[in-house]
Amino acid sequence: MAMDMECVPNIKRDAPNILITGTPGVGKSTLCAQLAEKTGMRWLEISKIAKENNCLEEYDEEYKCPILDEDKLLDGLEEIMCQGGNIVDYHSCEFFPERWFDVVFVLRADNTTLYDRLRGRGYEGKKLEDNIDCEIFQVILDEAKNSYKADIVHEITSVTEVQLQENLERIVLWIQDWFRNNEC
Ligand code: DAT
Repeated sequence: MAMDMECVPNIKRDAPNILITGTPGVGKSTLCAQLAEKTGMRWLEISKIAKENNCLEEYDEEYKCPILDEDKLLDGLEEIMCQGGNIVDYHSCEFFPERWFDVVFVLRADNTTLYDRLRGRGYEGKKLEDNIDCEIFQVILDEAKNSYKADIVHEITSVTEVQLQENLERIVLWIQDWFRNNEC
C-alpha cells in the first residue's frame, strides 16, 4: 500500500517537486499547464485527482464546495511524489507533507482582477466574497509560510500575460538550478 512507502526525507528524488498554490482564480492552472508543457513535468491538479479518485466527502453548503478526504488523497499520491518530477496545483497547502516539496510558489493577483476572473467563473455571494477576502488577507501566503521553510516559499504575481511568461521563465531557471545542484 502507498502508506507503507513513505519517502525517507534524506533520499534524493530524481527530479524536484514543485507546489503551485494560491486563492482560486489567481492563475495556478494557467501557469501549471504551460510549465508542464515546457518542462515535461507531471501536472497534478489536486481538485481533479480528488474527484476522479473519490477523495471528496460530503458537500459544504455554506462554502458551496465538497470537503476533501485528505488522508485518502495523500496516501494515493505518496508513491508518485517520492519519484519527483511533479507540479502540484491546489488552492490550499498546509495538509501536504512538508517533505514532498523542494519549492513553493504562491500566486497572487490584485482584487479587481481576481473579482472579474471569479465572477466570470460564476462565483457569487459568500463564495465570491470569501475568496476575495482570502486574497486580501493573504491567507494562502501565510499558510505556505507557516507550513514550509521560509527560503523555499516564493510569492509571484500573475495578472498579465507578461507576468505569466516571466513566472514561467523564473520557475524553469529554478528547475535548471535544482538539477545542477542535485547531480549524482
Ligand atoms: P486558478 O487555477 O488559480 O483557479 P486559472 O489558471 O484558472 O486560475 O486562471 C483564472 C483565469 O485567469 C483564467 O481565465 C485565465 C486567467 N489568467 C490566469 N493567469 C493569467 C495571466 N497571468 N494573465 C492573464 N490572464 C490570466
